[in-house]
Amino acid sequence: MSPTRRSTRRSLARRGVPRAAALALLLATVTACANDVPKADWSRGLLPTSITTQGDTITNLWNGAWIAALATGVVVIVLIVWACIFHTRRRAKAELPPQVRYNLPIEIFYTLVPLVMVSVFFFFTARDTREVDAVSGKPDVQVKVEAFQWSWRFTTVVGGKTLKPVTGTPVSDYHQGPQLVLPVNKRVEFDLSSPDVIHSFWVPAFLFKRDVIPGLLENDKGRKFEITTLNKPGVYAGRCAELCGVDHSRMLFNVKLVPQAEYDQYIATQTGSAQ
Ligand SMILES: [Cu+2]
Repeated sequence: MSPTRRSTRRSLARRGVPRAAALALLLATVTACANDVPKADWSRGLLPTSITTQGDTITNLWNGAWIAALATGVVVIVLIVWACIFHTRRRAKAELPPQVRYNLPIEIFYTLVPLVMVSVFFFFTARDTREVDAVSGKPDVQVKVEAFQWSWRFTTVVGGKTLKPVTGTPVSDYHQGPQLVLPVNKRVEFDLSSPDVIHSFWVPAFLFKRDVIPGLLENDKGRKFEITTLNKPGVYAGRCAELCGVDHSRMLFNVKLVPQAEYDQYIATQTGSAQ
């Protein structure tokens, strides 16, 4: 190895230590700042409470997948333990136990079982993905979401009226971020756009996130998704889920779900120019 190469290596190793420390510090800070991390609840498979019908679909898929995976795990572990206890070579005998090789029925069985298992997983995943991705084109409320470095602008269109846009600035607490008010039990269509880099619109309580990609044309399917809100009034955290620059971690917002009467009042105070 040349002396130059050796010294580069040594200097990298020297720099490696503070880098690791900085990373650990960063991770600690990021974890400490995240006040919107939902409480772990085993009864929901550790998922946050879902506030949309699409979120319920995801919860079922998630829990179903875990149950199937755990059942598979139990069968495999039982078979391993059974083989270890009952099919080991007896110490007294020196010869090998009977060796099974080229057993066609067993090999067909080994091939078919995983194939069936993967097909079942695939079926449910494809079915639920379709459901979650579906856009009816007949929403009660439309929300234009503009993601920018480093906040959000929400423009709501409801009953033919365009409400005053809500524009945010980077904040450390999602309660202080821009607020998107939505009614309960209604269909809401989102149209996502970005003037700068890729962001990702994520409300953990939707159990869904969608990348906001700049340059997608007006009617591109990738810009739109739809939810049906459940009757769960409250204020829910939202954030950008795609590292998009220096203030990415402060690109926070919140969604406020309100009963219809309260939503009507909100509309009355927020109506901008009629379109
Ligand atoms: Cu972002």
